[in-house]
Amino acid sequence: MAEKICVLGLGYVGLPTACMLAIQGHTVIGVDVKPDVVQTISKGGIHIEEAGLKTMLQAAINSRNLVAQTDVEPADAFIIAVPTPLTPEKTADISYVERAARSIVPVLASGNLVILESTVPPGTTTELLCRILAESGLDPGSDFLVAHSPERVLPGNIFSELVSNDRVIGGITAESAEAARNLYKGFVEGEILLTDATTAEMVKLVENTFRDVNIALANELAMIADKYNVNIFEIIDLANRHARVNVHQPGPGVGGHCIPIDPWFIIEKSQASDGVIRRSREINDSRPMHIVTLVEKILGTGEDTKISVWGVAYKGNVDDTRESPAVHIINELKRRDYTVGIFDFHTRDFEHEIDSLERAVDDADAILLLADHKEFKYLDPHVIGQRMRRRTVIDTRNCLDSNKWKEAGFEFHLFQREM
Ligand code: SAJ
Repeated sequence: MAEKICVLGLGYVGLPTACMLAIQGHTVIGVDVKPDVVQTISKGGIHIEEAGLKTMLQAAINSRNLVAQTDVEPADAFIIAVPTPLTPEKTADISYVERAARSIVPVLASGNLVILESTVPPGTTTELLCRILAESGLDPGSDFLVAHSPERVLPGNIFSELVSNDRVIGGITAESAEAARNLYKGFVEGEILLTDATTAEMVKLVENTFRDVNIALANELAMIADKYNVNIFEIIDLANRHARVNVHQPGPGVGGHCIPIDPWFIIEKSQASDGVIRRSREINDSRPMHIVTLVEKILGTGEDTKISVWGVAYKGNVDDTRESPAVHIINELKRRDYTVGIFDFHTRDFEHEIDSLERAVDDADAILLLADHKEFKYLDPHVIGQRMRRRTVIDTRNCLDSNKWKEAGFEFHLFQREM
């Protein structure tokens, strides 16, 4: 049955979800506090890069089922998909969730469903969200329904994952979970798994914590492999041939808005200061400095040395630079007096100027590859080499074909190891 749904927060998760619901035939009010975002979306434009998003948005707007605005209005259901950043004290900043919840209070009506999709520390739905919504005078769980349904989509692949991923829904009551299932089942082809709200919150955090701890293992193994002068990527590839082994990839650090953040949410209220989750965070956070040390070892100190940084997004094939290790690496390289040219195939919006590829490599002493955008693989090392002063590549992602670059006269490093 078509319903009226207010989606609060039109970012990487809220906007694709709003489009999906509109295309399904629901009347969707997309709400964002930023007037410029609302304006762009209303004209069918997008403010973030995501495969297929523009087409989906235009389809949603053409269906006349989606409007974007800055104010919340009465609806049957509300979906909160706002950011939950990390504070400097490494705790969850839930002020956006609070603000979104408060904006629902004046329009909340009996029988409504409120779904929180934002990633939050365990207990947030039943404690904070319900407490704020109860300011309406209505009783959560009996007068209206509340559920947590964590988003689990992979940036760069959001539309296919919105549909195909299994979805965990935690209700504050069984009826709340059921109501949320009815809403999502219009487009979710994966299995919908019902549980309670706090379990659902923790499931989401566990998924990303697993990944962070596994990447920390890969990063620690990379340091060990460097000591033995063996190729860690080959080692992991061979180890992963074992049916029950799945070691992740080492890299320049862990970025994005989830993996470096969620482990902090899960340990926020626990006392374990020496636990594996915290230690993994520390290992992954130390990677950018490790890469800078490596650069210095390979190229010598900063003065008169130009480094061409390739890829500033937090991972390959996206434009997103949130928590990107490239930010720390570039800042530190500049602090150490290196000249830094920056090029990225996807990112336009960055705190340092992004050069053209030519400008970024002109007279450079080395290429430092930080994000494995697929386009890098197709560049011709001969053409690039001609513009450079010294032919060195430091590939932190195992992205480039070392033989091709070596044939073009490049000294090629996978982390410290010279190939
Ligand atoms: N990274 C490595 N080595 C790896 C894998 C990743 O260094 O083996 C780095 C990446 O380069 C990147 C960071 O980790 O800097 C995170 O990238 P990612 O692709 O692992 O994760 P996200 O943040 O793009 O998306 C994750 C996904 N979670 C899981 O795969 C468990 C996604 O499904 C979640 O929806 C998303 O977090 C989220 O919103 O929580």
